[in-house]
Amino acid sequence: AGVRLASDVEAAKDDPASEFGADMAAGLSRTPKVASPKWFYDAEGSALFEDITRLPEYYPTRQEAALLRDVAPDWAERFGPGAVLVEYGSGASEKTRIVLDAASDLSAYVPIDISPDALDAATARIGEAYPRLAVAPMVGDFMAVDDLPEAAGPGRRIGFFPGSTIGNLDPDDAVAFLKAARRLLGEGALFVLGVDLVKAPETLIAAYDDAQGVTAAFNRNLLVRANRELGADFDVDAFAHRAVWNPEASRMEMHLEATRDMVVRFEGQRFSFARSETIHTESSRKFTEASVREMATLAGWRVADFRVGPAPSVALALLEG
Ligand code: AVJ
Repeated sequence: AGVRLASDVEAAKDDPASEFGADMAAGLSRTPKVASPKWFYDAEGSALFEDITRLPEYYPTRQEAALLRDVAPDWAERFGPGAVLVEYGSGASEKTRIVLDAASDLSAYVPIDISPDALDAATARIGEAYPRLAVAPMVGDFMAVDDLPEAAGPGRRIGFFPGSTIGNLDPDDAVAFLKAARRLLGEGALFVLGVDLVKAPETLIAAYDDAQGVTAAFNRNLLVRANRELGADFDVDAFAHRAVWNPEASRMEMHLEATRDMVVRFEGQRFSFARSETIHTESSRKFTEASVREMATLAGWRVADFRVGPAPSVALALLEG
């Protein structure tokens, strides 16, 4: 369950599917059925997510990149020389470039991602584009990082968690994550946090149920992956993509809805679905300035700056430890 150093990326690709299988089986044994969104991100899922970021309906990536271009010069000044950028869920490391371009005297970059393929490709591209930067990737679940690689060096730590990925975590887990990050990053750390903001449900629903069906393919890829890696027998076409706004929990939810009664087998178990029963595959919480401040404060961070972009709006918070 740990997070590995770059040198073990190849080994991670050969990992037995046991953790994925055990977690999927546990989630499908619950009522209602759930799955962790971290399992979306195999090579195919990571590539599908990159496609999502370019959809007309999926505003968060574009809006955040523009806002980041705006704030990065100011915030980079506060980093000081020789700082180390630690990115949680780095994916293709596209937004990272905006920070690296603004903070030209960073000494090291530690991308952390669950997809070894995405991490490999991104690390190679960043290394080429920023030859003076030490790049020390870690592969694994960013919730489980308890040490940074030696190659990161001693510079001041700057956490970077863009994309509103924190919205995938339940409120308690988000606070626990931010607390753990504060401890990991240590004395004098800063943390750049990107969040999506509450807005009209129509805008949110369109962003998670695009006309081209890319988000539906991303959601169903979880079942494709389970069939391939776990030998599961999901009839993928019998599951409908659903994107639902849950106002009480202030979150978008993605579900996979069984369109008929069925039984699915894997991990030596049988999982029964009634028609219209769903697997809740992801929550993407949507924040307000107040809810971000509350979360950060509960985790022991101070909000040094909070910037909101134009509609459809997202926000970036600069936290200090
Ligand atoms: C990468 C987790 C931020 O929640 O908006 C995109 C993933 N899910 N479309 C999000 C996602 C459906 C995305 N995060």
